[in-house]
Amino acid sequence: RLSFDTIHTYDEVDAYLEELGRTYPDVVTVVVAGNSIEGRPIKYLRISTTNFQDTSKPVVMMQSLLHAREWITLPATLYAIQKLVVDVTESDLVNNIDWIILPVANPDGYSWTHTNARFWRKNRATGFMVGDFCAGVDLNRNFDIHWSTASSGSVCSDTFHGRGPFSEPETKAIHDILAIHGSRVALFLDIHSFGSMILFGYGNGVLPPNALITNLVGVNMAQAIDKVKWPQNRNYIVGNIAHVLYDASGGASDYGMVAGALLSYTYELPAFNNNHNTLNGFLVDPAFIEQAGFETWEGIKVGARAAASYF
Ligand code: 0X9
Ligand code: ZN
Repeated sequence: RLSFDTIHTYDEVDAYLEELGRTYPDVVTVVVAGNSIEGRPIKYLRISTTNFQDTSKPVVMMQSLLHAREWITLPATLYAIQKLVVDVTESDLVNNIDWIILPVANPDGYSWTHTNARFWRKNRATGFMVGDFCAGVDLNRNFDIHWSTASSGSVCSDTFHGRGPFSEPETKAIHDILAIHGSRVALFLDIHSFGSMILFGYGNGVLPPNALITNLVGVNMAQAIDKVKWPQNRNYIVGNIAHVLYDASGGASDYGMVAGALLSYTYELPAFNNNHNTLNGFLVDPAFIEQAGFETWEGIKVGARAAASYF
């Protein structure tokens, strides 16, 4: 069991995932999707009561920490794992749905935020400039969906899209997961912070064919979260990324859609502090970690059940 009073490191999460695999071998399988540039295994959990053999079951895939500094996203996936594996209160979610959960999508960047630079966003790719000046690719601009059309070609930029689509092992790992399971994915959630937004594609402002149902389910998720502390709600905004935020190409959730996901969102958690206008919005007050996990789970459940019902 992992506590919700601190943000755990890559090594702590890794040990926890392995322990779950040993303790619950009938439902939990630890899978290595690839290795990061610095050689850290990119691990995800497959959670299934039928060992992923029943291909008629919908899959919910979710990931956190694609952006290294967005620490509050980690308890959201860890809380979901806990409710699906350790203290199961709503068994329909495990019986009717198979889950793919990738808690640390950017292991090198995440480790770097613990050791060197708390506000690092990208991965730790080097070799773009002499002396490793300006490292890192923005993994959420590196997917093969409208790649390089609304992102930066400057290696020093925080939205540098990399040398080509899927140039990074971290995005390639997600690509490979979706290549195997994409057609079964009813819901894809790429969890980020901060902004209290549930965003969907495409990053160029063009709406997908199922935009209405995508918007509707997104609103239902947001309402479930808002209800937790009603009337002090989180004021989540739901909409197309380009319409409510900015144009962004090569995003994971946009790629999730073309890789087969029925519904796909970038889930921007709140800051859970009062620093909405500075980088300090990424800092985590330990008092809110469990709350973040709990209320995000309220939204995830609504999205998962809706997606499974349409699947
Ligand atoms: O810019 C981003 O990558 C995301 N915001 S963040 O503050 N976490 O960096 C939003 C990306 C949403 N992109 C798509 N849905 N395509
Ligand atoms: Zn982000």
